[in-house]
Amino acid sequence: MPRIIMHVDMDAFFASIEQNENPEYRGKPVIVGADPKNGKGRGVVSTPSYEARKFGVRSGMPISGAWKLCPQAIYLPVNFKLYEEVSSRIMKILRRYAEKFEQVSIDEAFLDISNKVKNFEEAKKLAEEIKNEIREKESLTCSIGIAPNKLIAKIASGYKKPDGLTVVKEDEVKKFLSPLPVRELWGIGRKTEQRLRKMGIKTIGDLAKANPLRIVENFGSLGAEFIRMANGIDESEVIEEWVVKSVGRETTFEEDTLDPAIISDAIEELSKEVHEEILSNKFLFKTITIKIRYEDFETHTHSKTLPFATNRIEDLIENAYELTSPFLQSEKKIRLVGVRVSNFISAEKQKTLAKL
Ligand code: TTP
Ligand code: MG
Repeated sequence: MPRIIMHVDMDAFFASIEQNENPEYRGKPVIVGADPKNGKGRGVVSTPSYEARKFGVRSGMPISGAWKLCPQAIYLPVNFKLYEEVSSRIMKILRRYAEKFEQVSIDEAFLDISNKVKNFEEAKKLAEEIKNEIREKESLTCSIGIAPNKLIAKIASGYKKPDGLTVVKEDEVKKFLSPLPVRELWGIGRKTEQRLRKMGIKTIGDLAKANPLRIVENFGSLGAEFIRMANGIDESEVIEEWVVKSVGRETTFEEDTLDPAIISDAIEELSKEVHEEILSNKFLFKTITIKIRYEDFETHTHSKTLPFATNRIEDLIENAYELTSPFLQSEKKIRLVGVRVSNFISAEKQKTLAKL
């Protein structure tokens, strides 16, 4: 069944909220992040307003660098509590429009609207309604992408910012992706981008046309996934955070990390805790979901459904590792990991069926 997926991402989220709190900041360069201390400050830019972006200021850049580019900006500390309040009001609005809803980070969410609208034209109208409601209620703008899957919807929401609305219908996917840099695809960071460039592959179109054997030779199973993505294929579902019948555990690291040993230890520990709970409930599970939250609060969930139901700890740990590994390629550190199992059947029933 063809799907219609929407990705909503707020524009310059923290900075726009600050501009609403203090209307005199509107139209001016605002930089939310560490204290610049007259150019001697440490720490990074959390987000610049679009006015500050004109000076070249970007999220994640050292605050001292921002000061060099734009000393006249209004510098503000991060007020997470306020942003989280606004975020939860916006998520409430968005949730109502979706059949399935997945919040991905403090300012973005996926909506599966396949059964809410008949076609992409109706989806576009719905997106306009959403934009209006958020503008009226919160005085904020967002950018929306609409596409047949999550991958394309996410790229589309970033295509025209701020206040953008980009629709990519099924038959437009290839044309849309082709000129974009490979970096736009999930799991392709700076390092992978450089390796691909050395192979003469710059755009997603180049990657789609490349010899698959060569890509797999160089990048293993991840390479196969790159090719699928380059061809616009992504079957991952919009996943509600709270599926009723699921068991999950998550943990926030003391310090953000990219150390594979620390992360795999955490995955193993969480898997063991989840496993204990499902054993005590005599459940077998089919679906494994992992959750990764990066230091900037960008959050991803990835799932896999096994062709069989199981309660073996090895199945859980192995698949959780496999789902996690693409996220370790990032340049961003990881703040939180989670493991969840769902799609249960009762172990009793399975026993009589399969004589386990
Ligand atoms: P983004 O959606 O990446 O950025 P944004 O909303 O500020 O701007 P855009 O219009 O390009 O979407 O991130 C959402 C919020 O997360 C952002 O307002 C601040 C925070 N954030 C950080 O603290 N550090 C970062 O490096 C990034 C990228 C975001
Ligand atoms: Mg945003």
